[in-house]
Amino acid sequence: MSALNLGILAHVDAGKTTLTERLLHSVGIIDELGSVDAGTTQTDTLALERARGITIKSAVASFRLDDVTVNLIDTPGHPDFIAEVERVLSVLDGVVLVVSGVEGVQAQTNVLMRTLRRLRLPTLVFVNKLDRRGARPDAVLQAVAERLSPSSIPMGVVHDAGQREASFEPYTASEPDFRAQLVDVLTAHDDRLLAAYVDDDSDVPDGRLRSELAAQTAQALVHPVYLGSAITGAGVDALLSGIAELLPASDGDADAPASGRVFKIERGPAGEKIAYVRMFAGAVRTRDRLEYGAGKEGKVTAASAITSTGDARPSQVAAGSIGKLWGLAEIQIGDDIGVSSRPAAAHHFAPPTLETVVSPCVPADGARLHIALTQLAEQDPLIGLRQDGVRNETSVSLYGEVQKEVIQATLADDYGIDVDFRESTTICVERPAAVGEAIEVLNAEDNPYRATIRLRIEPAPDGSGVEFRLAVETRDIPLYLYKSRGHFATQMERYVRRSLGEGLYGWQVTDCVVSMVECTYSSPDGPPSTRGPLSAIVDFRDLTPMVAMRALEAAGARVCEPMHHFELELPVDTLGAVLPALTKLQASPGPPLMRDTTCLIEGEIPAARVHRLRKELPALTSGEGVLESAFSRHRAIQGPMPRRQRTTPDPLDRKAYLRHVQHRP
Ligand SMILES: Nc1nc2c(ncn2[C@@H]2O[C@H](COP(=O)(O)OP(=O)(O)OP(=O)(O)O)[C@@H](O)[C@H]2O)c(=O)[nH]1
Ligand SMILES: [Mg+2]
Repeated sequence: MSALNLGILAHVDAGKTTLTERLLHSVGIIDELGSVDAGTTQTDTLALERARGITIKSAVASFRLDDVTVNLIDTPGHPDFIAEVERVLSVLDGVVLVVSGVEGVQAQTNVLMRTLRRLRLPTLVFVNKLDRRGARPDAVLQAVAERLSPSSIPMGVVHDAGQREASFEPYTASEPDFRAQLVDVLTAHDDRLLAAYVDDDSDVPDGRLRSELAAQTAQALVHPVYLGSAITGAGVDALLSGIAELLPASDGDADAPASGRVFKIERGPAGEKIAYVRMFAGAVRTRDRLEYGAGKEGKVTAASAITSTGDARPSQVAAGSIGKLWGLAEIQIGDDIGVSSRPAAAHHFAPPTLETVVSPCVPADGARLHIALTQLAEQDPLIGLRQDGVRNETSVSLYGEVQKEVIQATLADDYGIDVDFRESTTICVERPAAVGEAIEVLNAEDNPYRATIRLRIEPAPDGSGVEFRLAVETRDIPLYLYKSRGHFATQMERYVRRSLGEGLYGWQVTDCVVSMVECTYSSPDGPPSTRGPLSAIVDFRDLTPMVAMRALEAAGARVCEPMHHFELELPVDTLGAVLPALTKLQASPGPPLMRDTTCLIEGEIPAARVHRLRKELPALTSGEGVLESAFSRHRAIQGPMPRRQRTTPDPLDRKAYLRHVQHRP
């Protein structure tokens, strides 16, 4: 049977969880409609989610639609939990992007849609909350077309917007206006359709347009838009028909070797690890022995596909579907199960930009805190646990203050540990300021390793990350140590990336190209080493950080801080108070865009100041200001560059570094 793994994505409070609940109700999975406000929905099950009325973790619910199993994945919309969204992206077949019909397209909606378009994920848009006062379907449709997708296609008309009776009437296929718009948008992407249409308009049957709409939706070329209300159910049946007709279910070959991807880790009631996996091909059954991650292996003690309530739970997870696996002790988010068939899980959104030191209120809880944080980091690797051996402090990376409160509450509720957080500080990055090169030579007096390595580091475009290039002759590569030229390149890249984890100022080094431009080793037929006959892997592994750091020293490093793009909506008469406050917070606002009584300011602000702006805003705008912000870029810091305490010995301090690596296992 085919499956459709369907993500529900949106900015915070757009109504994803309510829509999920409504869809489950419409297809008969639940008899009674739960509500976010009463804390009774199927997918907001954590105590913290119910208490706060927001989604924190993604959750899966399943139902049958015709002969397709639909696995709905309700995701959090708050930008602090964007990592949850990122993790599910690689297991989805399609998406419903919810936009509030009252608040309209928001900064976070843009961030999500940009990524969905880049990944070419088939997406339907659902404009929600049309029953609420202030709903403005026409303006929102226009914003969808202008800001989210020029190829958006409204699938019907709304009656009585802004009232409880608001309803959605889907267009019929032969409706002239709808037909005209379909032809207009679809022919833009398909020359054959255009040719058929130019020949004779009436020759193109409605059915052909409809199947072309499904085909182009599946390729993410066009974005059908439904409108309605998750609370009253208006438009939801039409959306369900759209999901069945327009989004591509996946079949997957159940007899092929097992291939899947882990996107969520959970701990069961007895503390056991549960991995959520999406299978692309083959199947996993209870008692299967599996290879997973790169080179890990284990036995599945239990496997269970996620099925709609009431179905028997099969003890296997087959191609196309989503399920849970128990027993794989070392499993991590992003791990491939069996044969890896897809590109490695990539980062689609900006990394966390804040960090904070966590300490237990009761000092004796230190060891337990460490275990608890390690488990939380398993479920959310971007927490990026850092242990500062010098000051004996533990810090975590964060997207924002709400995430901080959630971590604090989770540690208290689930682990019984009360913690204090220090004020959050921003996480900067380092970029090389120019081109730099360094070499360590085999047999040189101060090179304790049996290898020559020369590395060049050069600046690369913002946001490009680290790229490694192997620019040496194959005959200079120690092929008796590494399986192939490709294997050597992968391993060298790992050593280089690890070396760049902490740069000259202690921040991660990024946006650069590192090339290995010279390499010599000592072997029976290569140049003899005075330190022994043969180079070993440790020589390359442990010498690389010394060369990489010296190359960076030669290039010089620039510390760059994270910046947010913001949109601020406020009453016009508060502009006089807000503008100076923005300047004080080092924001660079653009010219205000005047609407009737409100105005919109867009601009850039250091991520470090967003929290303060958010706190000051209510007082500055009599509670009327609405701020949306999202990471935009890293910007070079003018003036003194902040340092971060290293967690590993500095390779530039040769003595300390060598002492450390010699004692490493
Ligand atoms: N009037 C009206 N209210 C709605 C509708 N959909 C959701 N709401 C309300 O909007 C609020 C947020 O709804 P949720 O379903 O929690 O929104 P969400 O997108 O899941 O929120 P997060 O998961 O926290 O990002 C709740 O108070 C809902 O009752 C709708 O169609 N009409
Ligand atoms: Mg929700």
